[in-house]
Amino acid sequence: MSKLTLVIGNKNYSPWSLRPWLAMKQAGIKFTEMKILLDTPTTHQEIGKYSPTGLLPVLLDGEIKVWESLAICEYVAEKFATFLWPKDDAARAMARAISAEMHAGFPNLGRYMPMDCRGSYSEPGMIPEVKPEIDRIDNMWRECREKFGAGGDMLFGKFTIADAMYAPLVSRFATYQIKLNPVAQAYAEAVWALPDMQEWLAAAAVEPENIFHSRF
Ligand SMILES: N[C@@H](CCC(=O)N[C@@H](CS)C(=O)NCC(=O)O)C(=O)O
Repeated sequence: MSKLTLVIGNKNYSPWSLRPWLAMKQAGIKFTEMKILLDTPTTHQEIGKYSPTGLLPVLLDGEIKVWESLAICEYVAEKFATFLWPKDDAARAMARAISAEMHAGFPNLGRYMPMDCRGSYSEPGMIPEVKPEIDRIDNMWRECREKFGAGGDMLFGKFTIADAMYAPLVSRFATYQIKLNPVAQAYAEAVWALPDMQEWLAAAAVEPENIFHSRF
């Protein structure tokens, strides 16, 4: 296996970094982690050394560079871990669709409920723009669990890229104390309990940086 480096942002604040990080950890793919602190005077310049978009995460695989969280997950699944997508056609179609939906959508969750793994708030979840987005995820998680979840406690039974894509939402729903339907809540708790998720959260908890008005 080639040497892989995943360039990420602060664990407490960077939801896009968490997604491929968790997928790669869950797949048992060995990689080196390189962190660039967000929201500093040199952040833009540092990220620019690796990322053509000026955004993290970026995966470095020798000469190959992959940016965009979902593209990184696709790259590692194709190259090292095809089991990161469900085998069943219908399940895989839905897993891909909801992963794309996460990657492209939910702007108000990003805007009003930024990831802050170690934070605890209640207000932002109540704002009207966010409610339809929360409701969509609440229903989606229940639908996946009910239709495809029989083989385990993840959305499609075993862990897939779809779980990685929604892992930051599990953190946000805890941070902002969002009430979910019982099936979705049980799913969120299962993701929260994953040892790799716990490793990320523990690292986030001891990061010294505080970013106020995070927009990530
Ligand atoms: N669509 C991108 C979004 C990446 C993104 O927004 N990354 C944030 C951190 S979570 C970033 O690098 N921000 C840099 C900055 O704002 O200076 C992806 O899927 O990777």
